Amino acid sequence: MYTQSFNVPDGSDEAKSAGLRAVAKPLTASEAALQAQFDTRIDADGKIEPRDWMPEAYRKTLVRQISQHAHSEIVGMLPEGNWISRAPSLKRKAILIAKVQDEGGHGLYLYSAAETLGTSRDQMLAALHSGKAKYSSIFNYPTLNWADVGVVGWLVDGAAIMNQIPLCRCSYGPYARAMIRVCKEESFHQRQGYEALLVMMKGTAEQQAMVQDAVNRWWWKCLAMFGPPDADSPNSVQGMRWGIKRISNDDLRQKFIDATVPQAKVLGVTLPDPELKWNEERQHHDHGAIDWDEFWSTVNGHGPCNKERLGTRVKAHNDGQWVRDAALAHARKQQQRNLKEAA
Ligand code: BYC
Repeated sequence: MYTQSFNVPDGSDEAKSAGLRAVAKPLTASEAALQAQFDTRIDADGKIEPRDWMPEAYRKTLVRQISQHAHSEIVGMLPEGNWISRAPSLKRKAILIAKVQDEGGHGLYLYSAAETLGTSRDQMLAALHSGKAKYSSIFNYPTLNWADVGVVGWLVDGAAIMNQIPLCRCSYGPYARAMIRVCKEESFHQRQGYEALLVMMKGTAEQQAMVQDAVNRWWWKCLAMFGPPDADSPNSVQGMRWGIKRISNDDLRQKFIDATVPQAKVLGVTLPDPELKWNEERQHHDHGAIDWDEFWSTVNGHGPCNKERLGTRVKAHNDGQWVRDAALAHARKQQQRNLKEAA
């Protein structure tokens, strides 16, 4: 039912139009040797670099995941960006501007990492803007008030770090290296959100109620961010085999819940799950059922803000065309000047 949303073309045009996937050709002797070298490096937990030989399916999987990740960072700027002009103080405004700017930077490192795999930024952006490419479900929900901005920092960035720390050990070098810096910055994002909420929870009853209401609206969506249950995750087995994914969707979700419960206690909010309780035997928290129908509906374009997010993103891209044109014209002039000087 769910397709690879960012398919790098494979197979002939006729095969594609007939809806067929290319049948894998038997490997030649030299390809088999390269495949064996690749497998040995993966088994030894080594890194694959852009110029190394890699199986096409590994390349495609990485382009899919890294480009989706980049799109998530860029679209992820929108729900919080809406609040920059309405932040309650100069301090909060400065923090929020820095955070949103960081997310833009993360998107750029990630697009660059994906470009090393031979897919151009224009191709990736075209897939996002046409609605073909996925980005994280979480950014299709509205940020209704200032407490939402704190909760996005605490829970959304908290879930993002939980998912992204293992990616620092991903087998593809450029992705792993980009993730190290991303995770350092995400950790500041998570703390600033938590701190903003701590301040609100020391405020009036109305402010406390706003925080609780925001937690109630975001909790379940954050649990779904980790992706479908392992049993329904078509990409997990191969992703783990290749050392791209290190920890499964369900295990990361569990780690996030276990880490968040004590933070919620300190904050003084209730997580909206009556079935959430410590299981002594498992040494983990049990939790209630996630609404996967709602998740898939959002992933497939029918969440509350999908249309608005994509529309805003496309408009920002189009409005920025003159900046890209000017930068290119400047680079060309510079190049000509350098050539003249060298002549
Ligand atoms: N939303 O087989 P599965 C951030 C898709 S940025 C939408 O488990 P995989 C932040 C999945 O793509 C956060 N789609 O896939 C930014 C696949 O579809 P395709 C973004 C989802 O790849 C700014 C299908 O469902 N983080 O936090 O093994 C401000 C089956 O799933 C979602 C990353 O991108 C979802 N939540 O595992 C604040 C991290 N979940 O592609 C914060 C990098 C699943 O087959 N990505 N799908 O059509 C990953 O770690 C993995 O790709 C995932 C999914 C764990 C997300």
